[in-house]
Amino acid sequence: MSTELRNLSSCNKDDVPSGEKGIFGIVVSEWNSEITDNLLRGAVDTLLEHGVDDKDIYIRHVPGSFELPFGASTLLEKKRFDAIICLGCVIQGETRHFDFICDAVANGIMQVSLKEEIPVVFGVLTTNTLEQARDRSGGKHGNKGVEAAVTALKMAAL
Ligand code: DLZ
Repeated sequence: MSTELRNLSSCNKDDVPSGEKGIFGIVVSEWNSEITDNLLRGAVDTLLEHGVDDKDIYIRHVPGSFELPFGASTLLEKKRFDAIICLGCVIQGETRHFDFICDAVANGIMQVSLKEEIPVVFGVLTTNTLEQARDRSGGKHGNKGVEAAVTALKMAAL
């Protein structure tokens, strides 16, 4: 993931496999949509840049990050995908809600991935502040949507 020392959004394009003929799903959370809209744009632009046809990108919205694993599961019932990208943004509040959502989403995504034997990418920002989320959704620390799409392309090529 992007940190102040590592920003995958600026990776070498030649190191990313082509997505030509690949079929990709994107599940995106509506919660914190100011951020997730930018993640979605970054992911879609990156897939297109690497040869994925726009008709081979299937986008599904879910209410919040907690619903991302279920959204990925239902998408997988419809079609054979090369990879699914889950995009969300969970911002720390005053209660422990943050921890429960982050744990559930991370575990849920991993479970779907292993059960369905398909790469399901964790493109969820988990930040302390809105500012940190802005920095990682097209700001000074890149765009986690771009990183997630690069990961999906790499995993699809395995
Ligand atoms: C309820 C909730 C809260 C407090 N915060 C976030 C958040 O920061 N990011 C996010 O994606 N979703 C949040 N949600 C909504 C939950 O993900 C979920 O949609 C609801 O708990 C309903 O299951």
